[in-house]
Amino acid sequence: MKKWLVVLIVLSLILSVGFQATCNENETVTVPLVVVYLESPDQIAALLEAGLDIVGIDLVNLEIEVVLNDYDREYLDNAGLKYDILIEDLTYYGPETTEFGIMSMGREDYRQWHEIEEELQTFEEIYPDLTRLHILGHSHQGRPIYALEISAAPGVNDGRPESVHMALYHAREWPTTEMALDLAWYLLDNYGIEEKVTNIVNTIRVWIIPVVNPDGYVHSQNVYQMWRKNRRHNSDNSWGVDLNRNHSYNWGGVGSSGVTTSDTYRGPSPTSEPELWAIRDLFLGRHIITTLSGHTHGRYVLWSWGYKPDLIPDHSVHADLGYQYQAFNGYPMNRVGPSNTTIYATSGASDDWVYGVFRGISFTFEYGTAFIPPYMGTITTANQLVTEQFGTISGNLLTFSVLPGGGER
Ligand code: 0X9
Ligand code: ZN
Repeated sequence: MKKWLVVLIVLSLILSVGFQATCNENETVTVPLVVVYLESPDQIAALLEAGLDIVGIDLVNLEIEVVLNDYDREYLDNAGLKYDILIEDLTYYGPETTEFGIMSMGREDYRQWHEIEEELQTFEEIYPDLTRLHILGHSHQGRPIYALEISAAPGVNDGRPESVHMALYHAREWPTTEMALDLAWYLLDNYGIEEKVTNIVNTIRVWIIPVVNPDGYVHSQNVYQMWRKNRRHNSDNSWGVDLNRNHSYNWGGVGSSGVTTSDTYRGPSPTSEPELWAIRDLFLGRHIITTLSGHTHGRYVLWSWGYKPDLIPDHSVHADLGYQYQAFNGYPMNRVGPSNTTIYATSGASDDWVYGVFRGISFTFEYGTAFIPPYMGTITTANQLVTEQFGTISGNLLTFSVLPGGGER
């Protein structure tokens, strides 16, 4: 081979590798939030069916807010629907100095996946008598679905009431993991110090699942920040199932999409996703009475039903707790209630499954006013997390209060 040809090939190889690396590292996909103008309320059902990435619905003004991914842009343009940009770019660009000097556990930025794994290992080292770290299953790409058990009697199945705190069903909802892990530290660090916490840990078995969707989290942190679903490689070569549409209870109904590229794609069958096998197996083997699933955003307190507008038989228990949480966090009064009528219809969400199958008290909290707000830390000494974007630890403790030993309401 001619020398110049070899040089050319080597050079082009170096350039292409360099180019790929630069592309991946510097990839910033800007995704806007838009307001879509509707003409009649009937259009909402069609848009939910189409699986648009809807964030909120304003029935009075007939407007919906949509995260404008490629799929949504194409759909709206084809349907001839008019929209305006509300936020040009939903990307989070790193930590900012906030008025809250003390960062969460001394942190200044969101936890990376490897940091979460490392941190989870430390719980048993620091609190061997109060914790067990479990691996409930694995994601599509083989990452563990961790559950941290917190109890004065860890590692046994003795029938005491149990409560589960789940986070990060949706890849881009980073604050939910912060809340879950800070809640774990809060319970442990204050055991034997604060009476309420001591009672909770003594009488209730708490399960903290900080990342239900680890593949999505890694993808959101490294490749495409506004990613929502998991990382199933769909049969048509598209990616992802919305884990909050894949639970089996009334799977496949309104508010979930059969279109694989949609952000609310429900998956090929009920509980098709390994991430949810992990959750299911925990619930099947245990005595779980209350559940909290953390999401961002909107400052909503939601419970069942999602799949139909009817009230659940245990509406009042949920409303009682829900309004206390709303008041505690200063959320708007009209953002508390059954999902279907308070935010929008959803089928296959975690709360409907927990309530429908197990009759567990089950909440979906939508923290804050952005998917990934500027990082704000905790003021742990005052038992207060920053309320505006991350919710509050004290507020989340309320979900234990319906259980014996769970504290004053
Ligand atoms: O669409 C969702 O899954 C939740 N909103 S988010 O922006 N975090 O994706 C809302 C779910 C509401 N429905 C139920 N809780 N059932
Ligand atoms: Zn969510």
